[in-house]
Amino acid sequence: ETIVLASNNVGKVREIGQLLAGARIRIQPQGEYGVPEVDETGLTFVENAILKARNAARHSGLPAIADDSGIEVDALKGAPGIYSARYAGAGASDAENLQKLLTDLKGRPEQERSARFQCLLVYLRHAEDPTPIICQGTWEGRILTAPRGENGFGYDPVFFVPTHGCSSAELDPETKNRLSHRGQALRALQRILEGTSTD
Ligand code: ITT
Ligand code: NA
Repeated sequence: ETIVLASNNVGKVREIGQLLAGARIRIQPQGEYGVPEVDETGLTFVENAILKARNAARHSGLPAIADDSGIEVDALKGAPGIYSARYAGAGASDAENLQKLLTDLKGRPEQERSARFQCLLVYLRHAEDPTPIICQGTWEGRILTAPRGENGFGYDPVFFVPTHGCSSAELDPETKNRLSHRGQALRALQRILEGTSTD
């Protein structure tokens, strides 16, 4: 059975598609089902992921997966966090959000630039499912002083990956998916879904 992916973010959709290539579960982006956008009014990643998954399940009549994610910067007390997609204002581009982050951290030394990506995935069997499956991934790094690399999306050009000595936009897609918050969360979800599948 098809699962609707409750995301309009092309970077996320591409990564989740790559991560599930060859998996038993089949996903289709919500755009193909005419699912309208929902207001992300939650105060946590998990609340927003549930809102998005419920909206997609309701409008498609199918099970749904949503990804709510973002970047937390310690020197900014966890900001932009759940507001990562609208950090520079409603409708801001990835480039504008990333530029605001660099400006906010201007002059901060390396040891004050620690940050992490968070990814919360929610799976709902149907819109009223009272027991969502929730999986999480976290990826530690720090914020660079200028963008580097062309791969990925969002904040990738300013996210330095200490284990690899480069930005996450300089990693090839396969390596990013192996390390990333999203890769961790999706592999956990896949283990659960494939383990409980009845087909
Ligand atoms: P959907 O809600 O339609 O999925 P969105 O872009 O609004 O799309 P979020 O509300 O979850 O999604 O915001 C996620 C933000 O975090 C957004 O600014 C991304 O650029 C950023 N982000 C999340 N994962 C990322 C990654 O792997 N690399 C770079 N930036 C990422
Ligand atoms: Na969003």
